[in-house]
Amino acid sequence: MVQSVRVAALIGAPTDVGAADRGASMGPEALRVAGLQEALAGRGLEVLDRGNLNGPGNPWRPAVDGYRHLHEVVHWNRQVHDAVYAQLQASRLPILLGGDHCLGIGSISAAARHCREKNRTLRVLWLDAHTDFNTRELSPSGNLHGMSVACLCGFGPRELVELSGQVPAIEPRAVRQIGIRSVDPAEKRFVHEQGLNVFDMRYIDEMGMRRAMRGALSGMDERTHLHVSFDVDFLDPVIAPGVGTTVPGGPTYREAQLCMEMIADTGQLCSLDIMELNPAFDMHNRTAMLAVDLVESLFGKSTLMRPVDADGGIGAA
Ligand code: B3U
Ligand code: MN
Ligand code: MN
Repeated sequence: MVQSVRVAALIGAPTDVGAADRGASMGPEALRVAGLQEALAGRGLEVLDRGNLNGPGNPWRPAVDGYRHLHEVVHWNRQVHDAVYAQLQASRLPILLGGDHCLGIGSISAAARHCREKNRTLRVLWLDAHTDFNTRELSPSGNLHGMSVACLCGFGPRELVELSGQVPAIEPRAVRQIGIRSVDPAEKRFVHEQGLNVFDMRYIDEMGMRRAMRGALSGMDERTHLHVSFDVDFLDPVIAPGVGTTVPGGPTYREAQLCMEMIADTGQLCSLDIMELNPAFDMHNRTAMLAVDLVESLFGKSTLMRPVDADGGIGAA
């Protein structure tokens, strides 16, 4: 059993340079206002708030050679990579407060670098309405937040693909995607071609969140570093309106709670991204508070004790 890391480090990345809408730059502050630090402390963690990273503003320009704001996205991702890596090296659990989801490239590249050095196996859970598996040839928008997973798997601009010090940073088989319900046509072909593991909403509808999570968490062992990249648009927009790109038909409150609880039960969460929260679309910080509520479950908060069922307990993999 990997010794669980008890010190969490919050890293704010206030930018929306990779997104389709402005406003995710306000995400870190909204999460703080919603009580993230206090909630984590309530779960028994020591919490260090490292403040916010700095980087260029959003120039709001059209795509150039298939990418919007590539220069700015690279700058922010380098900052994120270095900050997340430093916390992992210090044996802390980094929590990246986005910011748009292009920053998952920096965060997961740091986790990949750390795992390589420590001889750990990286497992990435990508909770999202979108696969974020576009390339400049496939993307309808040029927005880099829709290309993060492809970049991590080696398909994208050199500056982003090389961030972890090795290309690709991760293999597609290291990733499990959950909650997917919006994939562009060409992106879909590429997802199949690369053999990405996707538990989409149809799978969740037919088999249930429990089966999806058991699949997503299967095959891990004590050397697994579990990274959760939580795009808040994973959640159904009825409960989580505060994101730029809402897609109907996402996980309900209960399904999302179960998802988080089953991750907590593994005891192997080592790094986390909370991304795409957009206070400009939110109501009374409701979505930020929901994200904090779910993060409490991710760190082991449960209603009562865990019931034991016929096949050996809810948490059994
Ligand atoms: N797939 C579309 C839309 C999108 C991806 N990620 C988000 N939106 N948040 C794209 O632009 O690549
Ligand atoms: Mn995303
Ligand atoms: Mn998304």
